[in-house]
Formats: sequence, structure tokens, C-alpha cells
Amino acid sequence: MDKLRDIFYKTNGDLTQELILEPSVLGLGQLPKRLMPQAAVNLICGYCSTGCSLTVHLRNREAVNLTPNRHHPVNLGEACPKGWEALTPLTAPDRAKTPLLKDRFGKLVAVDWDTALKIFVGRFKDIQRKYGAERVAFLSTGQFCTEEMALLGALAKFGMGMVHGDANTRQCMATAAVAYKQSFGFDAPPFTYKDFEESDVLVFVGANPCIAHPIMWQRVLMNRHHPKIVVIDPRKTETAMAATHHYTVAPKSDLSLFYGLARIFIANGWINQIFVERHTNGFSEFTDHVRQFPLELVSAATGLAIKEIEELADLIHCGQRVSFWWTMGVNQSHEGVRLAQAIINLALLTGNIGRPGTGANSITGQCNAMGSRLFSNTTSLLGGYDFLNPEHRHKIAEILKINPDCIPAQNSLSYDQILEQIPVHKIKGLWVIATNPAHSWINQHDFREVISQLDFLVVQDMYATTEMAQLADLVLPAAGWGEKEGTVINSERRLGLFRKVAAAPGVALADFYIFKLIAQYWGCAEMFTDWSSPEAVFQILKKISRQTPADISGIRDYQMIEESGGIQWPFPESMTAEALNLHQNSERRLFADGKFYHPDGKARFLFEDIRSVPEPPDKFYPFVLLTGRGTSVQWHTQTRTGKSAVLRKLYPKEAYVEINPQDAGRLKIEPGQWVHVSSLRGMVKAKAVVTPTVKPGELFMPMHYPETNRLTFAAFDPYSRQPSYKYCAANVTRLPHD
Ligand SMILES: Nc1nc2c(c(=O)[nH]1)N[C@H]1C(S)=C(S)[C@@H](COP(=O)(O)OP(=O)(O)OC[C@H]3O[C@@H](n4cnc5c(=O)[nH]c(N)nc54)[C@H](O)[C@@H]3O)O[C@H]1N2
Ligand SMILES: Nc1nc2c(c(=O)[nH]1)N[C@H]1C(S)=C(S)[C@@H](COP(=O)(O)OP(=O)(O)OC[C@H]3O[C@@H](n4cnc5c(=O)[nH]c(N)nc54)[C@H](O)[C@@H]3O)O[C@H]1N2
Ligand code: SF4
Ligand SMILES: [Mo]
Repeated sequence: MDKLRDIFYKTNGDLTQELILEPSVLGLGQLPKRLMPQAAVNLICGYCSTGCSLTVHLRNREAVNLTPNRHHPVNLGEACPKGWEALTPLTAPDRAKTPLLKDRFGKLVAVDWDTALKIFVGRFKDIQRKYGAERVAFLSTGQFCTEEMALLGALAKFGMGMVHGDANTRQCMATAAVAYKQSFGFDAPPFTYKDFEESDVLVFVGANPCIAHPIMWQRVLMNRHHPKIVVIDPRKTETAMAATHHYTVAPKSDLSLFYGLARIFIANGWINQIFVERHTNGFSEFTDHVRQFPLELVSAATGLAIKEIEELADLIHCGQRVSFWWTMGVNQSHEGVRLAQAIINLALLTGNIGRPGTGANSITGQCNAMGSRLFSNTTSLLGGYDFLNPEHRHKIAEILKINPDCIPAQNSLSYDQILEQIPVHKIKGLWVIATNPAHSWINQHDFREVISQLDFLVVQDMYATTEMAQLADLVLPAAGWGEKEGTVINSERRLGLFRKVAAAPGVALADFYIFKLIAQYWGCAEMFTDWSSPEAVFQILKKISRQTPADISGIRDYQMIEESGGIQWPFPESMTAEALNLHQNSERRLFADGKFYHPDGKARFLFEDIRSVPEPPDKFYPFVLLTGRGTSVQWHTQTRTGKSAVLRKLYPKEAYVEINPQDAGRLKIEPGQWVHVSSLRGMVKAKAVVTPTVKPGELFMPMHYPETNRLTFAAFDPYSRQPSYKYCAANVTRLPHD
């Protein structure tokens, strides 16, 4: 520890003096005092949105081991392999240990923080002076603490004058957020995990929880009602194999299916009339709309037999407690918002909402996607407020004690629009934090070309080796999960804690303190005097949330979150009495009273005509390429999971493509053989996995290999601007001499 501090003083001598921050909070040196006597510390896992609690065991203040927390209401002692291996990526040799600056030969070389920050500020201010403040933008994440997201969003937009900033949640949750906002009046996933156990029919649409949310799947397995488990997915996924019913819809045909199902329900009078009348708007218009979806048409669009569609309708109708769950097969679509709303509509018209075991439930992806949706200051003003509303801006300004004119009176461009502005020189500086879009963004061919046209690119990451860091002019070294404190919010709206159980390597700092340093160097530190620590920021966020649907003002402090096993929002002050009984109260769903967040208290039926797919297969590219998660042990672009020798043994090393045996036979492709997969964007090499889990005419490639997004087609949902990663025209051929 002392050695670390020495390095810190050596490289940042005068900086520490200036900073009034203690080295311990900077992520260096010892663990926070109140942790010291403890031999075990509970913290929420930093991978997926399930929010499992992991117990890290300390010896001599070093994290030596980790076990799933048996007493936590989310995971009840379980964890998936990523969770078990969560400490390993922290000690990887390629951690970014110092700031790195690109030299004139294009090589990243170590510099001290003082130099890095002066360059950061100098270059970005220079761009802003010459071309306007809005010419610098940021792209961030759903994978760090809410307090960090809030500080970044406030610093960038209120302190540094940026207007445009978005997050990787655009790639992930934007569709669900927009769908909920329009349908319910607020972005509010209504469920609690207990609903997995209490349903008698569970319908998973475009979701593969066996791979992507294994511990949520454990909760499904705890269901004692012998539930019908329905999977709607073009592929026979691990989840589909475990289900009681699988409907292999044609990719991107779900909207026809759900409108067709609604038509059957309405035609048969299978609706909850009282619920519809009291709690919804737009039902009669919706009834008119779905008349256009007779069985024959739906069958032709989806590739499902009429009998199958009728059977599915019947299954849902016969359920007493039906829950609908969707993930990326819905969100990542050119008409994702309307599809999510078509699922919501079915839940509304059957009255399957607000009761145990029901709901139109979007499962989130990253550990803190929900925090990002509320507090990142990107798509909405802090706390779900509206940048365009002067009253909202004044309210936030008053709470933060800042001049309301510091708050942009316009919305940010979305992720794709920010990127579009680069080649036309409207965005010239970019700051990328905790995301790796040089691998994960759709259509990589285009992406690299675009990024090369920036004047200045800063990447803030745990590793200096990510695809994105390699493109950077400046890399800022960040502490990761386990090396810092703050709150995260899981899929069921439960706030949990990240805790510091290890020191960050070298002079890497928690993102929170990188932002504080930037504020100081930028000259706007005064604006953030009250934002002195993550917990101080939490108190500010509580104030912002007061009297909003996501009110958390009743949560006293971090200790209360820790002692209660996490607290779901809303948790207003009026709830604190019940808080004593948190455990009994620890599973709460929304809309039990049938009241939604629109001014009239009603939910809306929203719908639209079907849009054709943006890039249908043709003679040259006759296959549909699907993409998604490959295994439960791989996380996204693999910067973390790729560091564990244990996990590496459990997934294929090389990019692979799944192809149906019929197609493989026709094309003389053998299992394990190298093939070329191509699209209009380019061609990549991958190993053929010949499997009936994909239908003839369809291919599947996992997103964990950089090859996949060299092929994907940049189409977007018009309302959420979420990329449609899961559909493009492609071809597959044997390698010429293989
Ligand atoms: N192991 C692991 N777990 C993860 C992640 C990870 O990288 N690795 N990432 C996390 C994140 S951020 C997210 S967002 C979630 C994603 O979790 P999921 O959405 O469950 O995972 P995906 O594999 O992306 O997509 C789900 C399914 O959508 C199907 N699909 C594709 N097109 C369509 C369609 O048109 N209609 C229908 N009905 N289905 C379709 C695919 O075949 C796929 O099986 O996982 C989280 N959990
Ligand atoms: N083809 C295809 N592409 C997809 C998808 C798909 O289904 N198909 N899914 C999309 C989805 S849903 C998502 S969510 C995105 C994910 O895409 P990304 O966000 O690009 O993926 P990650 O690999 O999780 O990148 C996170 C980065 O943050 C760094 N990091 C981790 N923790 C911290 C921290 O605390 N601080 C800092 N500063 N850095 C940190 C990691 O090292 C890593 O480089 O991918 C999208 N891309
Ligand atoms: S299921 Fe998700 S939260 Fe739980 S241990 Fe695995 S990655 Fe972590
Ligand atoms: Mo995601």
C-alpha cells in the first residue's frame, strides 16, 4: 500500500496538495476505515442487472476470495461463473495504471495525472473556444455507480458546457425506457423478482435468461406453480430448451404476432373490461388497429402455424397470473418501441399488471442500466426530469444551487447522431467512459472511419488494451468494480451497494474522483463543492428524486441499503416507518392500485403500422444474421471476462457462426470448419457451428467477438434510436482452400 502511495506522490506531488482529497478516497492506499475490521464485505456484482450480492473475504485487508451472499433476497446464495470470478479481472496485467498520452509516433506513453488533466482541459477547451461548447460530447455507460453517472452528467453538461452526451444504454435499454415512458408516463419497469416465482404462465420474448441472467432463471426454477414457460425466439436457445413451449418466430415479425394475439383476445372477449375501462386509454382505437391482423396474415409473417398462434393465445388466456418478460430480441429492433408497447398492451388488456406474478417486464442488461436511465443526465435531466421544461430546469438548479442557465435547454443528440456529427465536424472532441464501442457499436467499418476524424478522443477505462483505448489520444486509468463505492440499481429497481474491497492499481482512480479532478482543472469545482463523496452525492440524488415516481428520499444512507439487502424504488420518506420491516416489504411491484403516471392516471394503448425490415436478405446475402450473447461466462467485449483463465476455458476462443445443418449440408460446410461470413459491410472469418438451434436461412454470431459488428447493419428504432443489432442480410461460404 505504501508503495502505491509513493507512486502517487511521485507522479502527482503537487496535485494532491491542490486537491483537498485524501489519498484514501482517491482509490489509493488503505480501504475506507469502516471496512477495516471486517473479514467479509457484501457488494453487488458488477456485471449483469440481476444484482446478486457477493461476499468478498478479506485477509490482512486484501481481498482473497469471494462467495455468493446467502442472505441476500436477490440471489439467495447463488452466483453465475462471472460473479464467482469477479475479482480476477482486477489484477490483470493490462490494467491501465497511469494516464497514457499518444505520442507523435502514435504510441500511448505514460504521463502523470497533472499532465493528463492539463491536456484534457486544454484540448477540449480549445475545441470549445474555436467552434462552440457543444462540439465536445461524451459517451458513457450502464456499468458504474449512479453517483458517478450523476457527477459525470452534471459536470459535462452544467460545468463544462456540453450539450450532447449519451450512454451505451442506448444500445441496450433505450427502447424499453421510451416504451414505458409513453405507455405509463414514466420509465418504470413494474416487476419484482418474486413475480418469476408467482406466475403460472411466463412469456419470454427475445430473452435468453439461461445465458444472460442465470440467477433470474434460478428464480424461475423456484416457481412452485408448475408454470407454463413460453419462449418466443427465432432460435432454440438454452432457455427455449428449458421451456414448456417454444415459438420460433421469423426474426422481426413479433409485432405482427402481438397484434394478432390482441385481435384474438378482443374477438373472443378475453379481456379484463373493468381494468381496461378504469385504467387505460386508447383501447377502442387499438381494437380497430388490430383488426388488420387476421390469423392467416400473422402466420405468413411469423412463419408460425395458425394452430401454434391459437395455442399461444390460449395459453395466455388460461393463465391466472401471466407475466411477460422481454430483453434484447425486442429492444434491438427497427420497431422495438412499438413491439415493447404491443407486449404492454397485451398485459393491459388482460389485466395482467400490478398483481403478483404478472407484468409487462423489461429485463435490463448492465448492473446499473437502471441508474443510468434515471440519473445520467443524458436522455432526461437528472432524476427523470425534462431538459425542455423551464420549470424542471429551475427546480434542478435550485436543488443544486446553480444558475439555471447552466442547464442546457435542449435534448442531447442520441448516440448514433453524435457519431454522425463527427464526419461533418460538428462534434470534434469525444470523451468515452466505461464502454468499448470500437467493438460493441453497430457497423464497425463505419465506426473507425468516423472516430479517426475527431480532433481529440479521451477514453477512460480500467484497461489500456480495449479496442477503444487503442484509438484514444489520451487514456485515463479508472478503478473498477470492487475498487470504489456507490449505489447501483438492478432490474427490479433495487438499490444496492458497490463497496471498496481492493486498491486500484498504479495511480488509477475511481471514476468519481477522476470527475472531481476534471472539475478542478476545468475551473468549475465550486459548482460541485457539495458533491464531496459518493455518499454526499447520494444525498443530493435523494433530494432530486423527491415526489417523482422514483422517489428514494426515504432511504437514509448507504448503511440502510446495506442492512436491508437493498431497497427498491420508490421509497419515499413516508415509507420510513415500514422500513423497519424492510425484509417483509422487500418485494414490491408497481401499479397495484392501477394508477399510472400520466396526468389522468391511465396507461395508454400505443400502436402503429408494421415497418418493413431495413435490410432484407437477397440473392447475394440470402441469410438473416442474428447476434446476441453466446455463453454465460462471456461479458460483452470481453475486457473483463477475457482476463479469467477459468472463464476462458469455458468458451470458444475464436469467433463462430451457428448455421442450420440443412444449410451447412447444401453449402458443404463441415462442423468446426472455417467459413467466411459476409454482409454489405465486409467479410470476416469464423468457425462453423452446425446446429439445429438456428433455423434454415438464419445465422447466429455472438457479440463477444469483434468480427460480429463488422457485419451488422446500422438501422435504428425511430423513437428510441436503439440500434437493430439483431437483423441484417448476410452470406456464408466455405473458405476457398479449407
Ligand atoms: N453472459 C452474459 N450475460 C449478460 C450479458 C453478456 O454480455 N453476457 N450482457 C447483459 C446485457 S447488457 C444485456 S442487454 C442482456 C441481454 O440479454 P438477452 O437479450 O437475453 O440476450 P441476447 O442474446 O442479446 O438476445 C436475446 C435473444 O433475442 C433473440 N432474438 C433476436 N432477434 C429476435 C426477434 O426478432 N424476435 C425475438 N422474439 N427474439 C429475437 C436472440 O435469438 C436471442 O436469443 O444480457 C445481460 N447479461
Ligand atoms: N452485435 C451486437 N452488438 C451488441 C449487442 C448485441 O446484442 N449484438 N448488445 C449491445 C448491448 S445490449 C450492450 S449493453 C453493449 C455493451 O457494449 P460495451 O459497453 O462497449 O461493452 P463492455 O465490454 O461491457 O464495455 C465496458 C467497458 O468499460 C470498462 N469498465 C468496466 N468497469 C469500469 C469502470 O468502473 N470504470 C471505467 N472507466 N471503465 C470500466 C471495461 O473495461 C470495458 O472496456 O453492446 C451492444 N453491442
Ligand atoms: S447473474 Fe449477473 S449479477 Fe448474478 S453473479 Fe452472474 S453476472 Fe453477477
Ligand atoms: Mo445491454
